[in-house]
Amino acid sequence: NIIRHTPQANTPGATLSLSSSHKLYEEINAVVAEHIKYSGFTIDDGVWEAIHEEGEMKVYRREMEEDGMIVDPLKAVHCVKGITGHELCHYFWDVSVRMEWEGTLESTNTVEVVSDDTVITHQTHKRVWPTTQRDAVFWSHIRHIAGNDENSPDMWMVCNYSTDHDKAQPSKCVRVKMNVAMVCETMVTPRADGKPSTREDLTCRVQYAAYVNPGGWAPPSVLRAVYKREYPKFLKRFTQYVTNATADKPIMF
Ligand code: 6CM
Repeated sequence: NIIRHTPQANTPGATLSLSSSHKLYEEINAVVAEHIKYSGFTIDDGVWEAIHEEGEMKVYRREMEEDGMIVDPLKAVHCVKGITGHELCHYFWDVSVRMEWEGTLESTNTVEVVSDDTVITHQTHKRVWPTTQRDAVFWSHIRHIAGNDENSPDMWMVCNYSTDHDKAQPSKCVRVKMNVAMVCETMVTPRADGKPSTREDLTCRVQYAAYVNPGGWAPPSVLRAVYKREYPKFLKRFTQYVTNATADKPIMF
């Protein structure tokens, strides 16, 4: 019998540090709320097409075009043993380790630290032949959603959402638009001996959703092939990265 983890009231990062007077406050809360609404950790097979399955990882997409551009929404679910949702979100949000796991990046630069839970980043992706190189500017926000009961589980999430910034002027790249969310829930198997949980007792449920507009034309077959290869690669590499990074550390609930 596995139970949903409910953290202590003093969990680090449990309180919002983004100020309500910041100009992004309303937008961030609206985007967070939208992602929470759709975070059921289940996928409707009638609507979504499975493009990759590997162990507990399942990756789906919906083919979609907007003004002739491929904007296929992507969704993935995964279950990872030995880590918590807080840990997974912490490393997904922490720009200082991004180059260690993000294989599609050429460079990343933080243009503003908005608050303890929100940064604005300008990043350049590796060029994919024969398309023009892409870059992205986005706010990245980490949030703890304290759960009360079975119907409102305790969750951690990170949202990456495109924005503009004076310190990230247009470059030679084509700028992509993104709306990405990673939502996690931690499940704990209670120990028969009543002792504190170990990593063996943890399972993290992950839901990842990405909506990316390439910002300019790119050959559909190339884009779809890159996405089909890169998203599963990312999920595998990133979750392995967090497993390795946390193995000898105290559990961060
Ligand atoms: O969510 C992921 N990474 C985050 C941190 O970088 C962030 C990034 C979203 C990426 C949006 C896609 C941009 C498309 C750029 C062109 C593809 C380049 C491929 C180069 C291949 C060598 O939310 C993980 C993103 C996984 C990307 C497929």
